[in-house]
Amino acid sequence: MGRNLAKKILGAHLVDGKLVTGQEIGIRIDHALLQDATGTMAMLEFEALGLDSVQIEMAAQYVDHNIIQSDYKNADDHAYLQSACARYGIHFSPPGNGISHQVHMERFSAPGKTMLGSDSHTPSAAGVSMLGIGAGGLDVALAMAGRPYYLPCPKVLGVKLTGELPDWVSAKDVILEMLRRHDVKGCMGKIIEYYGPGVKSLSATDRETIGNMGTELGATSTIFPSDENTRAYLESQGRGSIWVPLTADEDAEYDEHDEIDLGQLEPLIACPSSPGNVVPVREVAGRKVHQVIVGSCANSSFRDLMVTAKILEGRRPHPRVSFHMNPGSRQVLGNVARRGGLVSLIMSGVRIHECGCLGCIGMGQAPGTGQVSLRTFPRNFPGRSGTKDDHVYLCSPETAAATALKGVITDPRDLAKEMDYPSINHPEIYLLINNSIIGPSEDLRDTEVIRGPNIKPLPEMTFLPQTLEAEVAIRVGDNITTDHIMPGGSEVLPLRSNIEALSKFVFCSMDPEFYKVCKEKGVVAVAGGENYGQGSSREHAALVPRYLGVRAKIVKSFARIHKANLCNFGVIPLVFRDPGDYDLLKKGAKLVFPRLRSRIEQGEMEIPVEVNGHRIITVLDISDRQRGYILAGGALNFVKNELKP
Ligand code: MIC
Ligand code: SF4
Repeated sequence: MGRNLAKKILGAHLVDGKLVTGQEIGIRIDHALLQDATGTMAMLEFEALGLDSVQIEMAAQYVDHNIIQSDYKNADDHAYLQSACARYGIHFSPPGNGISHQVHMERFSAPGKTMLGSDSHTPSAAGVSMLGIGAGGLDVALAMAGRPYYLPCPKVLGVKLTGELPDWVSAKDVILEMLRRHDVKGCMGKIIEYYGPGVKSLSATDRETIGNMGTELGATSTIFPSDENTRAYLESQGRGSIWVPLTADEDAEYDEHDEIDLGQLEPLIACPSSPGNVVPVREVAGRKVHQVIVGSCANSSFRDLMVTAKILEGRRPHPRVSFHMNPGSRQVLGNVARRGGLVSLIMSGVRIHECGCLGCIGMGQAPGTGQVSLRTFPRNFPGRSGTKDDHVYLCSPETAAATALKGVITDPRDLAKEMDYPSINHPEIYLLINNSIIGPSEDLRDTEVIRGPNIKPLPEMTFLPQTLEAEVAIRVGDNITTDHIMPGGSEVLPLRSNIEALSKFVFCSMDPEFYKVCKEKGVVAVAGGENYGQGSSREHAALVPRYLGVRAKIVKSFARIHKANLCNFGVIPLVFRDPGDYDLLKKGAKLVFPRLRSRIEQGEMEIPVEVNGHRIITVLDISDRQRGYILAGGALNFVKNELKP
């Protein structure tokens, strides 16, 4: 029986367990990727392990999220990160260089390697056949300490691609088609592997877009074969020597199958406020639009920015539309400038911003009241733009540019009456900027780590008591995102290394009293529906509620990264055996978990809970290692114990 590529890469990195779907495996991690919003906590956690330097092939820290310096806080974090990177042997990419995923792909990615990133879009590395997995900061800190990454062995969904994309349709439409078919939880617990004759028509950066938003499907990762396009991309980055060919065996088996004829795709758009809310652009064409933004880690390739520049060349956006561009990297901006694209953009009146995440995580660019915003970003969760009740659509650069010109949502194929489709060739050799990342060096190892007043020490976590009593502090519905639990935005993000200050914002858009209820009750629980905790990898959505006294979450199902983060911070992730019991767990319900500690110690899967005196059964489906974390009050306590001489 032939092996698929995902299983080949997992197999080559396997250090614990067997490749049996659902069973826990431990894999060796080659690269660690950190970004500032999750990376400050991850660095504090790494420091708490007491090691002298990172124990991994390479680690890189990017400053891309918290780049607005409206007071000392973000600047404090940057100084902390830069000095800690120097001290522990980590590459440091300063603010302005670009978004972690894009810069890493340009400068460091390598086919067949594994990468663990403290950002959910780490699977963008699929662009060069690298297995990128998003995780909480603590898991990345442990990987930097040379420990394996543990995860339930995923299923592999094989997606056969045939045909070629028609004009005006691009990679974003491929992943939107996947979201139209599978929605935001359709690929939970799976690696998506694309194969077949259509693959060769997609460039490395097209594949990056598709891998990036595999995360929105709930997937663990995405992989593409490494072929001539991969080689061409690496050569254009001056790194052709690291190219290796990689592919599935001819007779490879997949756990599940899907097929897309690229030639049949049309422009698609995700409507407010979920990336899974996908319809053909023509279905919503004609709606008035006020803001259009091209950029983010999903759509900032040279092709994406140049196609936008070419469509706008010699034209101006509709007067109602504010058109922004957020380039993904300094390198791409330099290359667009070299080919004349920047001049077209400037002359068309586009607002060109610094390279980074910006409005994608609510760091500026918030739309006005009732305004419609169209973005080439990966996510449009409610309120994520910074505006309450926002109306954010997600689409390709072609749809964004056509819409900006017309002022209403427009199928880009309508432009064919006015212009030829601008086909863009990637540069054979990019203009390279090699000195913008500060590499590790022995000379820097005695750097003193700078801790400004925004860097607070990690809170202590107490171990789990024998019997737990808790009150339900909030009950929420299906598809709750980590943005609901622990919001982003320019007010909250600068507090990522200050748990006490951050705690006032937990669930604030759903129940502004949540924080006070927790303070008053002491020990609390949260009840939720399906796919609880989807979206970002931010461990703050587990750590900060834990700090407020949340010791258990009982839901219908969990998103992968959030569930792992809960275990890492000693919060018990329980699932209703009978989903109907959800109705009993109203806010204020009193819960008793008898003999909880012993049950977890003994490996019991079924955990009884008394709800206002009525007994229900919940399921605790976690590994023995994660049971250890919960008993110890969190992974850090557990690992520190293990590291004791
Ligand atoms: C996001 O896109 O939601 C973020 C912001 O990049 C997060 C990371 C974070 O919360 O810092 C992610 O995708 O993991
Ligand atoms: Fe940044 Fe947005 Fe990408 Fe997250 S999804 S890494 S916020 S650009």
